[in-house]
Amino acid sequence: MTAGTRIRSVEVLISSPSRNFVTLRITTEDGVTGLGDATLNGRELSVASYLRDHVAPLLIGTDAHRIEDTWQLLYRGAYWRRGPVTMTAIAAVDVALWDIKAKRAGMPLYQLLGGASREGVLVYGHASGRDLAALHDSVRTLTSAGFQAIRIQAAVPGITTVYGVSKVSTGRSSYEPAGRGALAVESGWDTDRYLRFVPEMFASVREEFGAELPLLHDGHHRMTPIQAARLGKDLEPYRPFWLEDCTPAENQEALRLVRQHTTTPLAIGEVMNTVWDFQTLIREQLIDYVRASVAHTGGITGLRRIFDYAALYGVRSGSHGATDISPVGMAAALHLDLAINNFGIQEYMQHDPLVAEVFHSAYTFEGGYLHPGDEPGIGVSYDDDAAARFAYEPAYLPVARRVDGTMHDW
Ligand code: GCO
Ligand code: MG
Repeated sequence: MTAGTRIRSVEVLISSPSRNFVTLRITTEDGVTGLGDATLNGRELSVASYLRDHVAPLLIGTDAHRIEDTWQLLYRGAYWRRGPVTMTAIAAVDVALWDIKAKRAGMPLYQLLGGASREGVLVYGHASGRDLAALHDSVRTLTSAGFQAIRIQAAVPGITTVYGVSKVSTGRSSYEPAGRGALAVESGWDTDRYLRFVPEMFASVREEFGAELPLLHDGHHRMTPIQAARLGKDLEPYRPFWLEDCTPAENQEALRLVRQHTTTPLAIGEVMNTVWDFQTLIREQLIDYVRASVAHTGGITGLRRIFDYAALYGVRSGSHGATDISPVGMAAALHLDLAINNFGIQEYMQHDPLVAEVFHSAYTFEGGYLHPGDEPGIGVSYDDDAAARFAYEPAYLPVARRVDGTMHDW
């Protein structure tokens, strides 16, 4: 073992600058630190306990250089496999170890992953509005800020609260679904109204902004396969960049039906955790983009495995980058995005400015592209003093009920 690379401490840090984040900090005997994102929206403390109570004791004294072996120890060694809590915990350890390795090498992480395959990482921003005029304003704000690809979501007439729509349109991606409080907020849902409205929304944005602007939309797991097939077909004239999470995709075979009916590109995966969750989707080429995040799929090691498998079938990456991915998770994703050949696009929902008080990150946005920066490691540091000002507060994602009260997928 190289002198000084033994793990001396493993700390679980919880802070809530505008929203909750769980961060893992690993320090070696010679004082090199690495950070990993362990945030699982609405279930934060379970990952914190998993790490603190069950993982940290296993890591103390082991060699921080042995990333693959540590990954296998945590995956195989738990006996209980997969699942968001386990894979988020493994991700945090994995990213922290990659951060340490890259710092020791004196290189930004992407150099260790094979070096840059492109100059920057194309991102998409979030536009939303209470009505179509407000949505247009939101798109305009993003295009003037330099965004070159935009996700569009708007309130559906007749439904009170809708996924992806801010109460106020600020242009900045301010939509934060997790609501503080001990209880999840309930929202209403009506798929028929939604299915009628979304093609109108696309038509109006295409009319206003022309044919070329890449437009994305998130269905947030709310449709049945035949409904998703219908929507995919209806959107074809507007050439969406992708339709995201059209059905609850833990039933991977369901995507066969959607695929048979539409050429609208499909993106799936933010709730998935391992390559096994994508096996049928990728092998049968039922999707075009893998939407997984570094933070929920076992880190750089886990997500790279998924992306490499996807590459064999012409499926590209489209990493999750919502506000519940901390700057640590975001930075890790950017290093991987820059390095892999089958990169597609990266989500970039900008954090509340308070987040930058706790996480100081080296990544930069210019002309629609993010770059992870060239600091050694992943390029993020954690400010303990600032973090201490923002105590954890319980916060939960909303739940959705149909008009007759039936629980629906949110
Ligand atoms: C997205 C996502 C998010 C999720 C959130 C859940 O595409 O950005 O759907 O908005 O709802 O990340 O924690
Ligand atoms: Mg989504």
